[in-house]
Amino acid sequence: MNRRRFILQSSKAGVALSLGATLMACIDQNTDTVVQPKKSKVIALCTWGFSEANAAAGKALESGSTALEAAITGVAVEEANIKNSTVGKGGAPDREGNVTLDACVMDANGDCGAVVCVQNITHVAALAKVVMKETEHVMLAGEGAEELAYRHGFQKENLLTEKAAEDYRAWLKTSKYEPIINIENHDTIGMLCMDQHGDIAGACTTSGLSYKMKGRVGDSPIIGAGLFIDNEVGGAAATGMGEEIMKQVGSFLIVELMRQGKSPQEACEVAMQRIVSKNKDINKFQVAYIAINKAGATGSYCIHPGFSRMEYRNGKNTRIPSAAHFTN
Ligand code: SD4
Repeated sequence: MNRRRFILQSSKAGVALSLGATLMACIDQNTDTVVQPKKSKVIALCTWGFSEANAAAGKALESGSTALEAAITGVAVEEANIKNSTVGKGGAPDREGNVTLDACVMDANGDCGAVVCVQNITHVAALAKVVMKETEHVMLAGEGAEELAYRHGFQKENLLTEKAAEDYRAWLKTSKYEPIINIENHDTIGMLCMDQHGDIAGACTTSGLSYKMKGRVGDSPIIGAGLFIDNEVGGAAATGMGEEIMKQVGSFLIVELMRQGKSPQEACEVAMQRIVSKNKDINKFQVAYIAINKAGATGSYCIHPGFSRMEYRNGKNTRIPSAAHFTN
């Protein structure tokens, strides 16, 4: 008999060795030995230390989700996390006390969708996908996006939590606007996923800078700035001072640098150099980039130390501190 592999669950041994939804041990009939499943090459990576969100995306990928679905599943964890003050519900409001959210998604076909300045809806990355799939447009703002959400069954929710309202009242005493470096004020989630077919997609979602001007929109929902995917090359996402990322169209630039042969790490560094070289006051703000290429190599770079990315690979979710322009 030729070498044949049987799933153990149905083998004469009758032993089930289920190693997860898509990974099953097999038996080699000739040698009667167990053949371990090949590790799936799925990868999820995201900005900052969002381990739960990244693991959710990784597990979704392991069980066969597309890269886009997995990214939306992953970032949804942070959108619902009321302790995260710059994403989704629990996000800090603008200067008028309104929480307004921005998000975008981009898939392996190069399709994309975005929503900006949306109130009362928690899962704005999923809403960006609705814009992509159900409308002729790429971006919807404010009330139009909110109305679309209700038409597609999204719940109306008060996004301003007690804690965020309390912090806002404290902020009003001085009303001083100071974008703070690192996690205190920057924890937008940008996520890049590679699925079992090797396809790449991503999502980026934020409440933007705390106490921003009414109507202010940052880089996160801007295709090419907060997120860009070209499934032939790779993908990139950004977090930090949106105005600076938009000026350099940061994520698009990283993908183009990878197209020219740079590794994800080199591409993040070269793209950051543009920001550094064009700004006299890089002490005042943080920017961080993450990237992945088609071969599954990844990288990240930031201006100030303190940024890290989460990476789910071979079933393991790891926090990887990022190299920085400044060493301390
Ligand atoms: C913005 N880039 O609105 C976002 C903020 C951010 O982590 O990334 N915070 O400019």
